[in-house]
Amino acid sequence: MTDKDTSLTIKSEQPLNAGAPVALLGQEFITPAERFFIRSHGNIPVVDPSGYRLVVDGLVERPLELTLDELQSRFPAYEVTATIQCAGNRRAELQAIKPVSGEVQWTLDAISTGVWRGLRLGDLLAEAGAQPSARHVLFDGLDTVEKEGRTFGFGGSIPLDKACQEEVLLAYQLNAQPLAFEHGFPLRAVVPGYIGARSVKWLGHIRLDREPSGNFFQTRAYKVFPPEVGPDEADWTRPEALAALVVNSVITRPQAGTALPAEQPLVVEGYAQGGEDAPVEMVELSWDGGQNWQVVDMVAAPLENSRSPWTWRLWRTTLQLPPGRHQLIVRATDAAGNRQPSDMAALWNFKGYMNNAWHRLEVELY
Ligand SMILES: Nc1nc2c(c(=O)[nH]1)N[C@H]1C(S)=C(S)[C@@H](COP(=O)(O)O)O[C@H]1N2
Ligand SMILES: [Mo]
Repeated sequence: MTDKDTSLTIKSEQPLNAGAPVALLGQEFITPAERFFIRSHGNIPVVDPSGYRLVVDGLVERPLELTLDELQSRFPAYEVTATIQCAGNRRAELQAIKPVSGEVQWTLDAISTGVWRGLRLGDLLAEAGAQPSARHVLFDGLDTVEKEGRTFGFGGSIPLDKACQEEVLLAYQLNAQPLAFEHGFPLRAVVPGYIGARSVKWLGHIRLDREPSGNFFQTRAYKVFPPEVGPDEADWTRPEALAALVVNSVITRPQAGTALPAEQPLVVEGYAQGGEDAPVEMVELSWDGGQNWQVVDMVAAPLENSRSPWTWRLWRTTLQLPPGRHQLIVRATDAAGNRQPSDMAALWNFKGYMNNAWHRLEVELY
């Protein structure tokens, strides 16, 4: 494997966006921190940990202001293995239907899995005490975004019910190391099962409110419109803000358009991710454009993750196919019975979010 295969692909320098190496995504259950995809909408703040404070206020009984040391010593630490997937993962495929402009062209590479360590958001909220009218937990990052001629911070929110689930962390470590600057040092939210945008990095402020966050990234982005609606007709008050992920699966090997010798067994592998609260149940592969399907084997995951809804599953199989062109397709079903849609045109949207259509690719055997 060459160096290129193992390093991040820089999609933009400012803001810094970088995709995970696709060939390795189907092979490493835990993504090493240096290969973890980076999605940022603004700058990468370099926060001085000694001056850092997390402010917790809004509809709470006891507003809090905590140092990093207090966050680490006053609350028990937990580890959660969780996949983070950007809502824009697989956006580039949508271009085949109709252009999606002004957005990062993620291929299969806006997804990674890490072991997150931190305190439970629920424990922090128990200490602050939610007032009865609180319904949403609002996060604000310390970064600055420039968009549409304005400058503002990155933020977003999750329902209070979700925030109190044990999988939701305020993480200060990724894979047993302090968070890297680009992944949110010194503290980030990790909201397993939700789109990556809700896992707010460089977390500076948590506020409880009756309503969801009014931040741009909750109200003017991360919403899905029907295919016929363009940016000029979009009424941003209509769609619900995206929250839970949807079932998805892709082929990471072979890569599209490769030509391989037919004598050798064709190794096919990839990743699959369930929808909210539901682990992947089954992955099926077709080698003839969808006429025949076979259930493929999951690669053994660490035992504690094998039924976890918060992580992807990797799968792998080998095929023996005659020379010629073949269309491979993968589709997954999760434990809640959710299935991927076959038709990508029906889910095209001008922001290019939530592409979970059957993943198809052509391979040529000679
Ligand atoms: N403060 C802040 N948090 C953020 C973002 C951001 O731009 N600023 N990007 C979000 C998006 S869109 C995603 S997909 C994830 C990506 O996390 P990662 O860069 O650690 O992979 O972070 C989220 N948290
Ligand atoms: Mo994202």
